[in-house]
Amino acid sequence: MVDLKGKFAKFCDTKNMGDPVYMPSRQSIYRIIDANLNRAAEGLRVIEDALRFVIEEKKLTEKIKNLRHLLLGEIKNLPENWSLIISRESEKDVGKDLKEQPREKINELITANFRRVEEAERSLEEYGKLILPSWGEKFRQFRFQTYTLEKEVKVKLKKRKVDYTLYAITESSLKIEELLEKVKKIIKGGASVIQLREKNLSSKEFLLKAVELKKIIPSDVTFIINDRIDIALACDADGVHLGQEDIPLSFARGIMGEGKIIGISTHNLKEAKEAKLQGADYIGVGPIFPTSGKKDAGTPKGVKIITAIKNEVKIPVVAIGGISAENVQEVLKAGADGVAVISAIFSQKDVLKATRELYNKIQEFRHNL
Ligand code: TZP
Ligand code: MG
Repeated sequence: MVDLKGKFAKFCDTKNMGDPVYMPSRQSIYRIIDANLNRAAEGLRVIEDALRFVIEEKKLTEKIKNLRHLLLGEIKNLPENWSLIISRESEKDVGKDLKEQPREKINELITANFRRVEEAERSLEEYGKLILPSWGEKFRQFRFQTYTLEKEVKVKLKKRKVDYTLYAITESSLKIEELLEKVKKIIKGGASVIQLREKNLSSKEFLLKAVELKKIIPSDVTFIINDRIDIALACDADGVHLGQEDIPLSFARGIMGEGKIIGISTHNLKEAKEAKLQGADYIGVGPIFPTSGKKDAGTPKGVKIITAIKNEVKIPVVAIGGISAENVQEVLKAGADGVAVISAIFSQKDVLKATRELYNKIQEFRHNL
């Protein structure tokens, strides 16, 4: 028989002579509560620090912090002065040096700590209710809140992994066979994003093209639809790219949900700040140089606008308009996270060679940093 050292009071069901039923003493329940509150609070603190210092995601940091405070706030509802002992070290800061960790490690760390928090909450739900009946329901709710937050954080992390380096926008009105053949080569050449941009097709034709194109896009390449939320959703693209005259971002987000990428075209700092505020995942900035890819693109802004925006708007910036292998390094030097091009790829005879050339220029610039 296990020596329970007085931690459990033993009750024996003498009538049925079944297995003895052990009821944990109040002291042992408080120990369990203490251990699990610390576990949950520490786990939340690690997640909070990762979001704050590494991912730099203000809203989610606040949400995790609120949950931690709510959870710890329950201590004061406990009877007896055990609550004082329990609250002793739950405020300690554990994650300040997280910045040193590589991204992949951070993702693992976040996942492991969500598990830890959820397990602790489950335990608090089961044992807490033996002391205070309302704790069962309270901690069940905290646990479900944690699951929801975990989903939100995972979606954010997935979107943060998107590589905007070489963003190829398709030339409008290509025949589907030609489009597919070219896009395959462009992906081979190193494009990390493919945007389907069609200006003259019916909804049906646009959708059919999107569905066919989606089939050849590998999972590590991001697929974006220009202008049309309905088509992006119908073909299950990764996201949509919207201009200033399209459906406003707040409505688009309501329709698309948090899981989809929304990129916004911007032409100045004010629009860029607004897009970030409304929850854009990235912004397009341009036209940087003269372009024939868009009739109403406006006057070229030069590379300075990239630096001005990058200094104040902390989401990926994709420069667009007249970018080629000749000027791409200048654009990257100004701070762009990626470059979006049409003619530098689609107007070239050999799209694979043209993509590779751009890709190599980008890599060369990054290696020399
Ligand atoms: N938006 C601003 S400029 C532009 C768009 C869609 C066209 C870019 O085409 P190109 O050929 O890369 O200059
Ligand atoms: Mg548009």
